[in-house]
Amino acid sequence: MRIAAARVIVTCPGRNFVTLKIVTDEGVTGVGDATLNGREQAVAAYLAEHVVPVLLGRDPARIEDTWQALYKGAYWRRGPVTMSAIAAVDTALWDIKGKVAGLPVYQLLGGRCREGVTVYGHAAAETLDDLLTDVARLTDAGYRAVRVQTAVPGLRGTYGVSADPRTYEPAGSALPAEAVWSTPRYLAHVPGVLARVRAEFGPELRLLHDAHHRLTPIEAAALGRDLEPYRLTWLEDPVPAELQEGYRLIRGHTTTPLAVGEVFNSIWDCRRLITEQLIDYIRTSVVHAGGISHLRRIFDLASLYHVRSGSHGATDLSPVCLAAALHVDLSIPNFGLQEYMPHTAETDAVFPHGYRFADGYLHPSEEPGLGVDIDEELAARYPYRPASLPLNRLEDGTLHSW
Ligand code: CS2
Ligand code: MG
Repeated sequence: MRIAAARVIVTCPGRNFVTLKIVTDEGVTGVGDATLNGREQAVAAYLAEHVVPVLLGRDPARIEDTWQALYKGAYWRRGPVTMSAIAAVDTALWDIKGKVAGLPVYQLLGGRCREGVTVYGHAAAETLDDLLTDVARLTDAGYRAVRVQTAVPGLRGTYGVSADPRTYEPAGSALPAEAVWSTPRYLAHVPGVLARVRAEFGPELRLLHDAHHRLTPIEAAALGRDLEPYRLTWLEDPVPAELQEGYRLIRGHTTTPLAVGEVFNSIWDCRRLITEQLIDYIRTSVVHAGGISHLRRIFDLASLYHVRSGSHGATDLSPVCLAAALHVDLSIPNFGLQEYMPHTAETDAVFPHGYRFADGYLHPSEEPGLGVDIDEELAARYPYRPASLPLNRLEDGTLHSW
């Protein structure tokens, strides 16, 4: 069997997605997500110009060899664009291998380690009352874990909060919109919100919060300490993680569990965080961390250091990525949680899939392969629309992490 064709499909059913579809000379197909929010066309061009020509004529069964050829062969290794492109190829080849073997991919990854994939949902609102209503919406639907985000009084456009809690798309306008941020206002507001949610929903509901890269290590240490009484499952991305050592300072001051990794692209971005046990959850994703093969490598390292998985699963990661993530989540020994933001009906129609939500769990498809595809005809009806992630400025105008 040989790779006969590979198509890069860019579509925008509500938001932009980039998908790679590989077709073999025996008609077996595989799909992989390559969506990098706000930088979609860069990955699409990387795939079309530099990867597809290399794939044609290759043996689709040689997944690891192809991965190494794209990683070492690029010479310019790592980074979000390269690793998202490699991820799309890797994912599509695992899809093909499952179809050829007649097995769902999780069976090729070693089989089930659990009955279902525990997911967390997003609750967010401008006011505390609306937030409690939104948390109840999720617990009523069976969610066992909820990420809590809230507007901060006096600030415009706080991360994670939108008019309609069921949808959140930060990349709204062609050019970056600007939001205003204040860490003192945020640190003064958030502990009270988590206190109220914990009081309202009791000790068993797993609560998470995303600080979205906006604090310094000592500010994060203080927040972590203030949140200790509310026993969060995790505090996410408290600081930008380029400086992995920065987490030593946080770790030294608080027992609130820490989660990081959605912007990481390779094992090198998190090796120190894991081996020094500075975090509790690694949130790398199939699409941004080099595909199923490399994600398994990261989770295998993490399993040696009591670090569990907590893969990123926002709606800018396509249903192809989510389907692949579930096969990994079901088969690793150190699974923690999977993020789940349901896609719109429009997006789900473009990406038919077999995974399903029941009672707080996602279950991957039992079909051979990943159990997801792309309807190319429907996808063609939604042309790409330029969209950028926002910028963030402090009240004095200083540029800050969004
Ligand atoms: C977030 C994302 O879901 C999360 O944890 O951090 O919403 C993130 O902001 C987007 O994926 C960026 O594109
Ligand atoms: Mg996040």
